Amino acid sequence: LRQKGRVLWLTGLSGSGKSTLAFALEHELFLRGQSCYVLDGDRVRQGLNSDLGFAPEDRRENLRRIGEVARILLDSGQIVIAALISPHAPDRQMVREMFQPEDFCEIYVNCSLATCEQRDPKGLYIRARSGAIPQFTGISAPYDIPEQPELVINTEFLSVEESVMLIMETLELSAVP
Ligand code: GGZ
Repeated sequence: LRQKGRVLWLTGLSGSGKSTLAFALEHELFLRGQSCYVLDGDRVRQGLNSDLGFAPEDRRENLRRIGEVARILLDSGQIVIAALISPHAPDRQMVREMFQPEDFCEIYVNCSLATCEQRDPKGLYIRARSGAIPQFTGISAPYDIPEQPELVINTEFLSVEESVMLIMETLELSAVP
């Protein structure tokens, strides 16, 4: 039995584990025969949104466009996993309002700035600290902590596998054969 489509919106700092979690979740859903698609901020910014930067209005437009793409994919019955920092609460609210409440799920990928900075998988934090990257979320640009997300995943204490299972169970994504 296939699930109805949904939008899982992953928000959190750079390095918090959004992309890792998104692709691990995609893999798990694929194994269960569920079609899904990952919209990853970093990747979409290389194509569709390559004209956008990181000023607040650009980030908002980034979210709006990815929200619209998510609507199209949802309409085609997919589970859509969007992984974007989405730092501003009003912008996340804008995206939420693009969907029926039962179709949309905000997942806060929680990880302390200290740990994200320690992980620094792409060396962005160190560059941001040196001033080479302006308006870097967590360093020189704000991140509004989600107040009422449907789910919080703390990647500091949970493994990728544990996080995926928690999402699957909480959202009842495990398709029944
Ligand atoms: C935040 C930045 C910035 C600045 C480049 N601030 O962790 P990453 O590297 O691989 O993914 C991040 C990505 C952020 O894109 P999003 O579309 O998710 O952001 S938003 O929702 O705020 O629109 C990060 C990299 O781009 N990156 N410069 N200044 N992240």
